Amino acid sequence: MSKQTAAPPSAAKAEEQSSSAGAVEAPPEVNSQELKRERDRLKEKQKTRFAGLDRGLLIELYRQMILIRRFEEKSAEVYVAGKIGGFCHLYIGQEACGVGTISAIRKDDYVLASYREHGLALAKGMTARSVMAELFGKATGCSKGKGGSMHMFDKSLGFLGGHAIVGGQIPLATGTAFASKYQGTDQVTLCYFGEAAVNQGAFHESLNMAQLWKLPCIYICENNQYGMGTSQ
Ligand SMILES: Cc1ncc(C[n+]2csc(CCOP(=O)(O)OP(=O)(O)O)c2C)c(N)n1
Repeated sequence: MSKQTAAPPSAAKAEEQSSSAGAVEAPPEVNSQELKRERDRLKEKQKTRFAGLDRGLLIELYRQMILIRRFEEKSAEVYVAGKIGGFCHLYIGQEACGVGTISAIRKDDYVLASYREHGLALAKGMTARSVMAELFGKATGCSKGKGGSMHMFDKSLGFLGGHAIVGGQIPLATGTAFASKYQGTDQVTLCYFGEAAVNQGAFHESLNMAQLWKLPCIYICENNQYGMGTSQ
């Protein structure tokens, strides 16, 4: 049987297509009245959504998000000043995701994360002092200063890393969830990763096993839109 092959895309073809589309269109005019109405409508919607939530809880979640933002801004500042060795991946822009999800679990539940985990460690209850000391490589850091930015860890808080290998935490989180199910505890595991981790085979194997065995693991893909990663 003959095999049909599509012609590969070419620059000439793209050029032809774009010229046939005619001149570039002017951007649509902004209707400020319309925008204001839309903003007011969304604000009202938000108010109704928040109406059922406890004000104290909302303030606490906001406090945690601000703590993470300020912590990361300071981390960036001292990193640029050369006071932090190795890598330093910031959680800026992802605060709501970490704080919101972790606020829904218990203290004895587990969290496993990629190397972009400072904010998640703080949300799980680690003190800013122990996370910052870890960044500085001090013995008072949560991993005794031996792990640095990518290896925050605190067993007592159920924060099981901080993993430098892209996707490395995913099978570990699946295993933690398996252990909880096997031991009959009702703990849940939250597993955070960036979208590049979905290219790892272990991601597919883990999700497959988790679904087949109905493991108590929630896989959370976070999109780091700001490219907030720095390395020396
Ligand atoms: C197995 C493996 N391959 C490559 C790398 C190098 N590496 C470090 S960060 C990164 C990009 C990861 O992107 P993503 O998972 O989307 O997370 P983001 O940094 O965007 O939060 C890569 C490829 C690595 N750490 N591990």
